[in-house]
Amino acid sequence: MTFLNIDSPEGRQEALEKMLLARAFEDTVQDQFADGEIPGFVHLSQGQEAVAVGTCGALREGDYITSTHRAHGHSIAKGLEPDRLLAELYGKEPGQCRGKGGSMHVADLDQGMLGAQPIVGASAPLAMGAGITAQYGNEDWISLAFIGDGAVAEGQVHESFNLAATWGLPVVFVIENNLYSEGMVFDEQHNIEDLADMSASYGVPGVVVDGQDVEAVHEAVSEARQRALEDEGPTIIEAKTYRYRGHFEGDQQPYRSDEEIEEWRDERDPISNFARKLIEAGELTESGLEELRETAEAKMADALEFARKADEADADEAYEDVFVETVPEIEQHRERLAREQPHWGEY
Ligand SMILES: Cc1ncc(C[n+]2csc(CCOP(=O)(O)OP(=O)(O)O)c2C)c(N)n1
Ligand SMILES: [Mg+2]
Repeated sequence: MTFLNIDSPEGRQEALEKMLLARAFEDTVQDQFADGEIPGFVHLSQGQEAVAVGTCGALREGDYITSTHRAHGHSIAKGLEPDRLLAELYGKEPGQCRGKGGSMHVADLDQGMLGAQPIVGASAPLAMGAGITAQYGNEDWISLAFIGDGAVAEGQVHESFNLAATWGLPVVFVIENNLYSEGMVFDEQHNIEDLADMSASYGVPGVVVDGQDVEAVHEAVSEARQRALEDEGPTIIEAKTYRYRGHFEGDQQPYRSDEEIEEWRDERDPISNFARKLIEAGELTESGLEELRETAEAKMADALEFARKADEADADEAYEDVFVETVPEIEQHRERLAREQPHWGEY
């Protein structure tokens, strides 16, 4: 369950707790990757927590998300547990995907997380396809794609916008504009200021939101979700945000200055600013905040112990869970098409 009633003090506190956990998770990954404990490649999203938590906190049980290569915050916000998520990054058997996926392939169908996507832009058609399922089955859930600003330059993202708009699918697209696509600066890649303006090409609403403000993101996604459920089709939301770490761990970042990073950290941090707001509103105390930080850190200490102690994924089982034989619904659909549209098989 990921829904957060952000209009209540409890919901706001939960939002803060989730953001702190997402931050603590990635700080841990950063440290353990630097120590050589985590194999492969990791992309961190410290600084972007309000987008993840505001978005997933506006979704209800049964809703699906699709994610990108920068998926840890989205996963935590959607309800995945940090211990199994971290074990997945360690390539361990009790990991989220039995240690076979790693950071960029995490999925958890029980939590409505359809998967991180290392192919830039692939989160869009996957969510669009889920939207077809929802519409076809007259379901009462929606799907939501997280998309990077760089991904918006990919053809498949536009095909997804177009089809979702034309067919009125119950999909929400959240563009996380963190100003960079690998080492490419936003205005070297796009000729417009607001990517949400692209929505005009598809005849759907485009919304720009401050991605450092968890309440603003929650509100924008809640409205878009409602539209989607009321058969009004997709919304394209652009959340303006910033990543503190490099594109990947180890990135030397010649494309931006330390001062720029510090400025965002000091002035626009989504966690510090939200905590300060809650303190000023009398909903939280300084010591209460410290306790929440300690709780998040303690959860991560447990998760780290779990991941370290867990068994390695078994190489002999590498090909298990990779392909499905068939999905009954697809077989039924094929049979129905063959009956109702006999010419189908000719193509
Ligand atoms: C189709 C495809 N092209 C290129 C890459 C290499 N690549 C990985 S991440 C990335 C940048 C993505 O930028 P953005 O969408 O803004 O996401 P961010 O990294 O900022 O979260 C690129 C070009 C890829 N993985 N897939
Ligand atoms: Mg980006």
